[in-house]
Parts: sequence; C-alpha cells; structure tokens
Amino acid sequence: APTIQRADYRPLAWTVERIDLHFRLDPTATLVTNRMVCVRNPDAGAGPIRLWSEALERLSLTVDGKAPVSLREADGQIEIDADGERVLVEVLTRINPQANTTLSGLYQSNGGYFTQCEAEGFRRITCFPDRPDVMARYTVTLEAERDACPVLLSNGNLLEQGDLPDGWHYAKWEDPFLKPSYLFALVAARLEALEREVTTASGRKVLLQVWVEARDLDRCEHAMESLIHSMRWDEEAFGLELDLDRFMIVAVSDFNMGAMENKGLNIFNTKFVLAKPDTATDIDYENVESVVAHEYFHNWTGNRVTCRDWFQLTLKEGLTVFRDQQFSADMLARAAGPEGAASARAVKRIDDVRVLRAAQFPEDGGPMAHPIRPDCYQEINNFYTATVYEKGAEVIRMLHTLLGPEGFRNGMDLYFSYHDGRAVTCDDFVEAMAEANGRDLDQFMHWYAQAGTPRLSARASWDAASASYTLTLSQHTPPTPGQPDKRPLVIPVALGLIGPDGQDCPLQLDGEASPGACTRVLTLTEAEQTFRFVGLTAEPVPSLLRGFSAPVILELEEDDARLAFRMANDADPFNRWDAAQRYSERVALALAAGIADELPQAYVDAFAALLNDGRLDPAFRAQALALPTEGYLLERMSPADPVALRSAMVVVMHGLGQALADDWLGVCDAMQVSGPYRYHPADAGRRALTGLALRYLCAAGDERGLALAQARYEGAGNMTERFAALAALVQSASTASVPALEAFHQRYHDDALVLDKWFALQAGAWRWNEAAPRTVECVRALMADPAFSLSNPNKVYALLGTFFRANPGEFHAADGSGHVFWADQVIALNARNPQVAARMARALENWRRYTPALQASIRPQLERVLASEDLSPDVAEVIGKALS
Ligand code: B3K
Ligand code: ZN
Repeated sequence: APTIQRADYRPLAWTVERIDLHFRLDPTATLVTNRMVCVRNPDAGAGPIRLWSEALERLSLTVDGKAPVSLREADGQIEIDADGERVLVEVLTRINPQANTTLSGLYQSNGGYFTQCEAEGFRRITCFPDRPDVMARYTVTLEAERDACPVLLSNGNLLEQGDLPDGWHYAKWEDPFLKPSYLFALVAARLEALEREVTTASGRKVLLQVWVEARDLDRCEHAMESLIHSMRWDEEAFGLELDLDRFMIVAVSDFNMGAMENKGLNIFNTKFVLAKPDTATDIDYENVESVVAHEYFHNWTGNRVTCRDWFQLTLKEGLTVFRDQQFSADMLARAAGPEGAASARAVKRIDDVRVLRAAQFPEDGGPMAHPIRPDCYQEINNFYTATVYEKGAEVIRMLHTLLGPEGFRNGMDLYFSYHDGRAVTCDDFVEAMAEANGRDLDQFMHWYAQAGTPRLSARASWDAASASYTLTLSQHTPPTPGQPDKRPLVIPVALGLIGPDGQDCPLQLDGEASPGACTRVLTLTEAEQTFRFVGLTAEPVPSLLRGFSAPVILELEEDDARLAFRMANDADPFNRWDAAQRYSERVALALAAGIADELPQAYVDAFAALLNDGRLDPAFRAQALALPTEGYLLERMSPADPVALRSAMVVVMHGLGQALADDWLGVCDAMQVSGPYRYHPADAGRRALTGLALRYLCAAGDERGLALAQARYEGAGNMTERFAALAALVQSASTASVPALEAFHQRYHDDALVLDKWFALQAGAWRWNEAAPRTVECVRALMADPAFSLSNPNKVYALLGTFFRANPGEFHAADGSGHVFWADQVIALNARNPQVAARMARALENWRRYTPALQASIRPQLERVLASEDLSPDVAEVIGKALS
C-alpha cells in the first residue's frame, strides 16, 4: 500500500456545503441516495471534485442532473471536472450490510443496522470527499421495515417520522452542526431506551437516551449516571455545555473498538455500556464511566473542533483522554472526601501510568514507533495507538503542569474561541495555549514530532561542608525508525527531597531567599542541567518525577535499601508505588536471569510493611502490592525471555503469598464489605485488596487461601467478588478451578459479556502445573465453544488477544506452537476484519527483542503471514514494519 505523508496535505479544490442522504435499508441490497452541494474551496487552487469510494456498487452519478462531462476513477478515488462555483452531485449506490464483516461502514449486528465511519468508513457508504476537513450540514432519511427495525436514529434532531406502504416506515433527521463525514452515524434496530431529561447549566432541557436490546434495560442505569456526571463536569471544569436537544448512546455487540463519538449519536460496544452488579465488576463500572465520559467530551474536543487531517488525530484523542482522566480522578476524589482525595487521585494516576508503561513504552521502542503526531502511515486505522492516545494525553498533561490549571483553562477558552466549527491542527492547539499564557512553546512542539521514550537520568552529590545537594539531570531519547537523532525536550520534573527521618525537606535553590514548598517542578530544557539545593541538614534521598510528571523512563541508581526507604516514606503516593514497582522489577529480573533463586528478605519485609499499614487506603495498597505487568518487564529485559520471566513471576507470587500468608488472610477478613453491592471507590478498594490477597494465597498453594477462594466464589453476592475468587483459583495449581469454571459457564451461558471474561481468564492463565496441557491447546479448544466466534471482536480480543498479549509466558512457549497458532489466526481474521486482524498481528511486532531461539521461531510465521493471499493494507503495514 502507498505511504501517505503528512507533508503532502493540500486542501481540496471542492468541498461540500450540504448533504442530503436517503437510505432504503435492506440486509443485502441497501440503496443509498446522496445529494450533495459541492462548492469551490476559496482556500485552494483550481482542480476537480474529488470523491472517495470503497466497496461500493455505483448505480448512477450526476452533476447538476446530467452525466459528468469528464470523470476519472483510479485506486478508490473519483475525479470529476466541474464548472462554476457550486454544483449538485447526486450519487446512488447499493451496498450489502450483511456481507460487511469489516464492521467499517454500514453493517448488520443481531438483525439491526449500525455504522462506523471513523476513520474512513463513510466512503464505504457513498462516494464523498471523505476527509475530516470537509465539514458539511447533514440531513438523513431512513427507511426500513418496521417489524425488523422499529427504531431509526441518526445524528442531531428528529424532524419527522411516519409510515410507508408494505409495513415500512421512515424517519428524517437533521444535524444543525457542521461535521466531518467520520462523525456521521445511523442506527436502525429493535432497541429500547432508558431516558432522562436534564437541564443544562444555561437552563436548556435536553433528552438523554441509552438504547439497548430490551433484555439489557436493567443494565443501563450506570451509563446514564455516568453521562449526567460527564455533562456536569464539562460544564464546571471547562464551561462546556451540551449543544443538542437530545443526546443518544446506542449499544451494539459487534464493534471493533470501545465506542464512537458520532455527533449526538454515540455508538458503543456493549462492554462499555452495560453494567449491573451480577454481571459487571468494579473495573467494568469504572470503564463504563470513563468511556461514556470520553465520548461525551469529544463533543467539544473532536466534534465542534475537529482534525484537519488524520495525522492530527492526537489533537482530539490525546486531549480527550486527558480530559477523561481528569474527570475520573475528580469523581474518585469527590467520593473519597477531603481526607482521602489525594490517595484516590494517585490510584487513578497509577492506573493510567500502568497502561502507558505496559502498552505505549513497548510500542515506542519497536518497529511501529511514531511520534504522537505521525509523519506518515499506510493505513490510518493502525494509528489509533497507545502513543496517539496515552502518550498524547501525557503531552497535554505536561502543558497543564507547565501552565497551571488556570493557564490551561485560559488556553482552552482561547482555542475554542478561535477554532469552533473548524478542522485544525495540533499547532493551532499549542499556539492557543502559548498565546493565552504569553509563553513560547516552540521547543515543546518537539513532543509532537519525536518518537521514542526519553530517558531521564540523575546524578547527585552531597557537600556536607556547605550543606548543599547538587542534582544533575540529563535527558536522552534513543533513535527510532526514521529518526536517528533527537533534540532535547521540555521535561517538567516534579521533585521532592526526603530527609533521613522520612520527612520531605522544604526546597530552596541556591540564590533563593528562603525555602519553599516540599515538591516543586524543575523544567529541564537542555541535554543536561544542574540544580543546587541549599539549607539542608543532612543528605536527602531524591524523589524524582513525582506524580509521573513526564512520560519518560527515569534511570536512577537506587539500591534495595533506598527503594525500601522510599516505599515506606515517600510523601508522593505515586512515587511510593513506583518504588515498589522498581523493587519488584529488580527482584523479578534477577530471578529471570538466574542471578537469584529466592526473594530477598528485605523485599518481603518492605511489602509486609505496606500491606499491614492500616493508615493506607486499601485501593492504594492494592496498587502498591500488585506486580508490574510482564509486558513492561519484558521491555526492561534484554534479550526478552518471556518463559524465564514467567518462572520468575511464579517465584515472586508464590514467595510473597507464602511468606505473608497470615497477613493476606487477615486482609481478606478485615476488608469484607457488608450490605448490597454499590459501585463506590471505598468498597471497590476493599474488594480489590481482597482479590489481590486471594491471588497471592492461591498462587502460593496455601490451603486456607484456596478454601477461602472457593467459599468466596460460592458465596459471592456480586460479579466483582465472584470473578476475583474464580481468577484466584485459576491462577493456582489447584484442581478446584475446573468445577468453578464450569459452574461459572453454566450460570452465564447466555450472557455474551460475562462469557468474554470466562474466555479471557482461561487464555491468560499461567501454567502452574507441569502436567497441565499447554494454554495454546486450551485456547484452541475454547475456539470450538459455541459461544466463540471469530466474527465478534469482543470474543477475539477476549480469547486470542488475551493469549497473545497478556500471556507471554505461554504464548512464547519454546516449542513455537503459539507462534504457528498466531499466524493461523491472523490469516483467518485478515479475510474477515482487517482492523481486528492488524491488532492481533501487532502482538509479535517486538519479536527482535526476544532471544535468538524465539526469533528463529517467530520469523517464519511473520513471513508466512506476509506471503498469504489478499493481505489487507492493515496487516501488511504491521508485518512489513516488523520484518523491515
Ligand atoms: N474515535 C474513536 C476511535 C475510532 C477508531 C477507528 N479505527 C473512539 C474514541 O477514541 O473515542
Ligand atoms: Zn477518543
């Protein structure tokens, strides 16, 4: 596939002012009539009308009612020469929603019709200048059989609806706002809605709806509450109000990703809408809240102001992830009350950083590494990445840190005042931030241009005579594909200095009149800079990058004693957690390398101290006592050896479980939650800590722990407790997991979302028992389960995705069986759904980091996929880059 370059962006000669769409919905032969008013673009030179078209059967195309004088067509693009300033282009296409297994464009799910147009799905519905810089007014008429599809929805406001002959009916919708084609949506299905009327800050009444299948109506309350909380938060935090009279969320079970922010008609994967205590865990509740918020926040950051071209994707995604992170942190802090707010925020920050380290750091160190604003791509769908989203959010967070909350808000206000209703670039965003704050952010823009995770290192020296502490910070970003040399970045480094008594020291830089706060942000702009602190009484221990103030890897020499000291004393809860992570990393990697064969006592003691510190919030303890992910640890291991790492992780889990068994049992007792289930962070924290305790106990094979897990499984009153107990049993050598898994399947055999958990649990299971079959065999067997389907993305992600991505110890089994299986599945998926296939394909992109034996096993499989027939551009790009 050709490579698209950011530098090649040119405005189109013709854009669209208005479009009137008419759908006659039929499973195999849907007719789409598109009447659009095309106008010359005053910002562009002369040229033809350009339309994109993919998988369309075009029945007719006219310009002002006549056949076009000159029409050229190649590679999915149509060029039409036209005279004058404005013409009416009319296109009639026929499409087959039932045969559309890509889930991009118009497709069917459970007898209903749904669309997904971002990034380039609209061209699979009709011929159109399918680029985000073409913003038009839409009216949409839907016609369908009333029995099959009683509900007909599209963007904006309902203008009229009524009956048609032969049992058909219609609805006509109008979106009053300009929008790019990727935000178009329609839904025609048998659904019911939970409704709520609310009043916006300015006093307008708006109708909120959550549309689901009738049997799921009892699982919508939480999504609705989350939507209302999101609306309130955006009003309060950013002065941004809902701009439509109605806002709809629709749940669909076949969906490629989490959800989609179509104007006024958000379409969601059921996974991020449906929740009730018996089927959803605390984490599911949390995810529903944050995805509902994310899509809602897009209404301003993405829809009202959108992206000029797809290279600017982080403009809307990085910013919207940052906004949803802040929202969730505020919600948690509010629930925790003033005493617990700081810890609650830290727990959220830890979650976010865990994702960044496990998913984005490996991406940034591999063949797909790209800046948050990429320079080129072959297939844009491959660039909805952890880099664009999560690192993008970190870049916005750094702006927030550097400018302060008020400065950031002023920048947002200015951004909207300049760009509302327009399609703009990341430069436009940062320029608004700079102008609102009178700051020069030119150097900051390197964050948008450079790939790779920067390394931050620190050297320190203590001068007892002058009681001064000198800290030298330096930065370095390793080369990435196509970017051999990197320039220094602007890195905000939040730091504290901890005295020998464990208390933070007030900070005073040389030359300052008096000591100030205990945490401050130093801004590193050079390759190396030195900071001298005075007025100290003894040599301090530095606590760097508090709250993870920049998305970098901190390279700091710290011995075990210092890590234990910071685990016990660091006043910054994030860094306290991070010290525990670093200590675990060191211990696990030493075990994996064969340098050690048991846990150091000091490590166990440091964990015990955290575990038994009753002053610490249970949610925080659950974070601090959870081990780093294998994905992150493999990134820190060279060469990466997943099987050796897995053995090490077993030793750590087993060791901590056994050595602290009484403490873990005590936790299970003390953390019991009484009363009916409610989704509340205080209860969730207690459940999380209990779940972790059961996992350690079961991993250690502790008889009391296994019995307790079984009892808790049987007696559980909600999914969080039931699933945690089941997971603990599965992560053990005990045979009790077999009947428990069966009972679980029995109970939920017709609940698709719960079965996803059941599949994922087995795909992610470690092999605790040498006699047990390899996980690849279990996964193969589970594919034959009637509930499994390669056509449903949730099933693929649950079973295959979990095995490929979250179970490296089994996936990379030395016999290579996992790799052969991987290639088989990628090839099978490629034929159905290229986006899903490409996601699975990415599981092996970092193969060159593995041991020579594993590389030898993986390479032929990569080559087999590359050589397979009809390879989609999506998969071809991933494999091509992996092999290059
Ligand atoms: N904007 C969508 C993602 C679309 C992905 C297309 N391959 C969801 C979101 O980020 O909110
Ligand atoms: Zn988004």
